[in-house]
Amino acid sequence: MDALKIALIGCGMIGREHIERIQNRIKNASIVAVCDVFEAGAQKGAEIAGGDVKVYTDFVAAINDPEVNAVVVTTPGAFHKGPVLEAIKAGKPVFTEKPLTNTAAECKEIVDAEIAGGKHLVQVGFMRRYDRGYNQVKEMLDSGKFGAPLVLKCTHRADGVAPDYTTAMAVTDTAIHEIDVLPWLINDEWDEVMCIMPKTSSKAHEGLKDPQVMMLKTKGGVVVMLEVNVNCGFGYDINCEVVCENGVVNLPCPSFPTVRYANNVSTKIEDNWILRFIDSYDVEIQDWVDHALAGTTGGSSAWDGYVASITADALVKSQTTGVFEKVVTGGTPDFYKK
Ligand code: ISE
Repeated sequence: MDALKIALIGCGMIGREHIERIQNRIKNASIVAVCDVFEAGAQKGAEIAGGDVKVYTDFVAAINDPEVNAVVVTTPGAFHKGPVLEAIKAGKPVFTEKPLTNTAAECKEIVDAEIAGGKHLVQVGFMRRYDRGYNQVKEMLDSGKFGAPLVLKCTHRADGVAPDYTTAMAVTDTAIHEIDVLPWLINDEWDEVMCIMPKTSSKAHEGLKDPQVMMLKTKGGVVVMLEVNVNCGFGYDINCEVVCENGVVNLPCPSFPTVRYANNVSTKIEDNWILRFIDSYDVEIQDWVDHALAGTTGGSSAWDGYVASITADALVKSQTTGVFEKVVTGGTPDFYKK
């Protein structure tokens, strides 16, 4: 195989982003089929893709199209399992957006199917592992110069959320990024996690608890404090301060000019996550293509996706119990050991 011929399943917002990205910026890959349960959605996807892309409303047919040799899944998380399992069954490499699925039980089915097939086919779209800033921080920490990381202070703030965003989604949709990227950043594993509910913002819609404060402890004893605050109203604001034995390393902010004007010094904050991580998505998808062509996977594996979901389940449980909940993975299977 010298180029990926991709069926993209799910033509919503992130699906359309990836169609545009793959057709215009990614080497050795093109979209040959698009699929969405809503035909109008699939047609829109085909329009963005251009050319004579095939249009499907049934993901089984799209994935098994003989011209297709790879799959991208961009449906909502609750609908990832079906197409990912179908791609594994067809023996085709599959990139699925995060989370791998919404529950650990469903992730386990995917992990079991991939192990049974004996081939690494699944990559999960945790794009922060490809972000320049996180990689710069990781390189500094890995150099050993700053000593061991001890405490991480993180914020995950968003301008606002849709009315169907739930209290659990603060974990499963939002904090899931920190859940995946932070153990990778500091070479550690989660041990126990807890969620505390501060006073709810008057800007949160009916029934939503926001902000939330999450405390996550690693097996190595590092403590992470994470503020998830999705109605902050001032932009998309991701911060990560790593307090080490000999120094403190901060994740760089997106670079905008600092402006002096009208008795103020100010710097813009990014509007949303698509813009904040746009470069990371490009690097991530190209890396998936390169790995798939070489018969391997990069980034987060199905196992990483499973572990993230186990951790998320524990945090969601803690949203009601209010105490630390253990993260029990049962240990990495040999198949996923690097
Ligand atoms: C999205 O995937 C993100 O990347 C954002 O960081 C997060 O705030 C949002 O909830 C997710 O859907």
